[in-house]
Amino acid sequence: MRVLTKTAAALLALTILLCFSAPAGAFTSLGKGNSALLGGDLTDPEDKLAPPDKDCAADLPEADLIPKNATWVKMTCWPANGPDRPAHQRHPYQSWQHSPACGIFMNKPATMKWYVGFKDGGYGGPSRIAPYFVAVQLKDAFVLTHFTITPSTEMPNRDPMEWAVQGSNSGDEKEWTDIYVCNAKDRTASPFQKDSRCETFLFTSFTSADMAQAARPEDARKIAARLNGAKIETADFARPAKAYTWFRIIIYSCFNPSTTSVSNPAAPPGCALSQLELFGVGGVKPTTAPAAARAKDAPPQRAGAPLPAASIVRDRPVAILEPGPARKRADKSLTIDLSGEVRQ
Ligand SMILES: [Ca+2]
Repeated sequence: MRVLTKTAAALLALTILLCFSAPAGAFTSLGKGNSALLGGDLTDPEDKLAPPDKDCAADLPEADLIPKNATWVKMTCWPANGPDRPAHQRHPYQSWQHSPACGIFMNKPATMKWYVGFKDGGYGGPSRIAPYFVAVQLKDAFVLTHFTITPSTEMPNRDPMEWAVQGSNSGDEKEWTDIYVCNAKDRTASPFQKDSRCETFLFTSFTSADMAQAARPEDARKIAARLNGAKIETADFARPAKAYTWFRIIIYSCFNPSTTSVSNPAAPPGCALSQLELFGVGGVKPTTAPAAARAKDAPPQRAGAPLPAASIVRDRPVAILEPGPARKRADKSLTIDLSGEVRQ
């Protein structure tokens, strides 16, 4: 009896140890470097994306800097510096550091990334009020089945800490739905460890047991080959009930805290991400008009009439508050009164 109790206690201790030492999620490492990517994802189904001919560091319009062979409809990002600001990152294809937002789709995590310096054009870093994001609109609607994400090759403190992958059918700021959320407050709950430089992590809505039913056959074959006999035991997120045409990665914080001060000019605080691969199965394209069109069709508001609640909540106050830095915006209390007037 005593032996049994001891055995039970040992098993319990082992179980507790395993619970606390296991990674926070069931995500799977696919290895490091460009070859670790799965390829053939929704933003570049044939892996044909190539950099534009013109220099992406120049302050040129989107049409001049969009990657060659891009198949998406539209890409948006934040930060995106307005015309009154220096061209640190004017739009998703431009970056004074040759690290534009679209870099996360270019299939080369070992040499390309999205980088935003918190001080130079980054409005002091991401926050819940003014998160960073890269959003892409696809021609068709997809139910996201899995994705991969790859941190950058250097400076681990620039890794996203709190982030999410979201879907939308309008791209409107108020119409995004969480698909996967990482609410890490430190490294223990994050896939990104200090030594996981350029390491690609796979997040799935399926296990190996139901992969063949959930994922496209070509994707399932690729994953099975890469797992080399290993099994996905747990799904990382619930497969969305809806198909979306828009997807984005949104970043609320990085491991280096948001700030505008730079103590080491050789390594200024910032946000960096090397790659995101999105995979899904075709779904029904919704026929609902985007929010902007719906708003246009709505009856005009009477002067002094209360704004609908949805207009007041967390919109990215880009147009209202430029050129004031986002940091200031977060520190000040911003109110929109019922006549629609903005006061700081
Ligand atoms: Ca890709």
